[in-house]
Amino acid sequence: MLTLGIDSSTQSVKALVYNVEDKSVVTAVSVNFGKDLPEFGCPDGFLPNEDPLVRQADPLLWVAALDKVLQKLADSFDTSKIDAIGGDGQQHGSVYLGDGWSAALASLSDPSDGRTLVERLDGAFSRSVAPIWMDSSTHAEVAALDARFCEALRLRTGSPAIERFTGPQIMKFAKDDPTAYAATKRIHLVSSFLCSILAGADAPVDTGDGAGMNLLDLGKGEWDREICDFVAPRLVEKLPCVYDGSCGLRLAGYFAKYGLRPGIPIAPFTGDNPASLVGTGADKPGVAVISLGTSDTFFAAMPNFRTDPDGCGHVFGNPSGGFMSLACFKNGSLAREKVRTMVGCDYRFFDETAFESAAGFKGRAFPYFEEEITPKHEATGIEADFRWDAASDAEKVVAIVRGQVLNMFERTRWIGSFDTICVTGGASRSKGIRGTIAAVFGAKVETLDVPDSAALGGAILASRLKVGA
Ligand code: XUL
Repeated sequence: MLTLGIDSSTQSVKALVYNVEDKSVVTAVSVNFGKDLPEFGCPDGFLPNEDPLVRQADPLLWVAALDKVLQKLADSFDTSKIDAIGGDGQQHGSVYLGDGWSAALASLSDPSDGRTLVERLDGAFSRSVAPIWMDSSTHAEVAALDARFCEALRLRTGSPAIERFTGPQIMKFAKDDPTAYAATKRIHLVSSFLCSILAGADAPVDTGDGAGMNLLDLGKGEWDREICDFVAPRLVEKLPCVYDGSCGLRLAGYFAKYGLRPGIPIAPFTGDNPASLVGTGADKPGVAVISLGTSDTFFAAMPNFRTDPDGCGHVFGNPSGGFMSLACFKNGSLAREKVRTMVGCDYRFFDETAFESAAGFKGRAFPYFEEEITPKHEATGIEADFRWDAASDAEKVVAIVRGQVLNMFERTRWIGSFDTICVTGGASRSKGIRGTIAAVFGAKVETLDVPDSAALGGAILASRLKVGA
């Protein structure tokens, strides 16, 4: 049996084919938003905005990328062999759909009218932009939620009110543009939006991704009506169902153009972190994962519901059952890339040589290029506990990585201690970063062979569907 996993992350969309019997990756292709779809003007996955706290994308970018990645896959692989589809999206981002949404979905059952996905979806939105997880422009809404619910919000939804979470984002939209909010018929997460397009029908939100909204009662697995009513008028009506283990989604006729068989089952999409939990095999307790991507995240399966007393970390649903903990550090790979460019060195130096030549250097620096969330810290540039200008290039690199890893260690103690840490994501190729993690956490560090753990997780979730049922 072959399954397809689709991962729509911050800067790219990937499609990976998985052989369920051999547990092997058969092929993988990707589309980069900046390189392959420059016409959307989102080189790093978001639209330029003069306010550094605002981070929004054009949702049609994700639609175009889905079309393109499936075309790329069909060009190099016999997609008719694929038996089921699963996937994930960057967490927290929200898509606002208006009157045209139902007709756009219905049009996807007709493969013959020749229009692209973007052409079919173009009139479906009540808001032309989608706030993504990097947005921190909702301080006022977070304060209002905190004042109204205090501890109850964390204890019911798994997280305190957080700027990038979907609830505060919806609250801000409803306040800033009540007319467009009133015209909104459906609000999807990136994950459930893309899954809906594949199915030609509204897909549910799973508890893995839904927990990143500040709206879901995680204990009950349903929308918290009291919180939803406080966030925005008639919000529960606009949200998709919460996935309860059965959904019956099937691939829409449109996708026959890529050789896929219409009618194959689709697993509800989840968030990129819950998908990575499954893809790395860490959906069973005992192993922690550090994913080094646009954001750095630390996560692990958690059998029982337990929240971070300091209020920085989160609890999400584990797609394999139970819960997962997560801490997210916004200044991850994009920040490291900025430092690498500032220093003017190549990847070999940044990933390895610097750590050999400045091995004994104990300085610490942190790259606050984006407003940091774990813990909260304004974007102030590089903060070092030594004279940055006087340091060598190698010392700068080593200190930045140490600063990031030490902060991660401090902020994830509530999750537990682990003998083994599995690293994944682009920057896991760096020997220097892996060595720093091993030293700071006092753990064995294993690199996952598959860099696309989120897409793999989506494909594994698809393999668990009862095909033909
Ligand atoms: C997690 C988070 C990010 C995004 C993008 O809370 O905000 O990890 O999911 O990867």
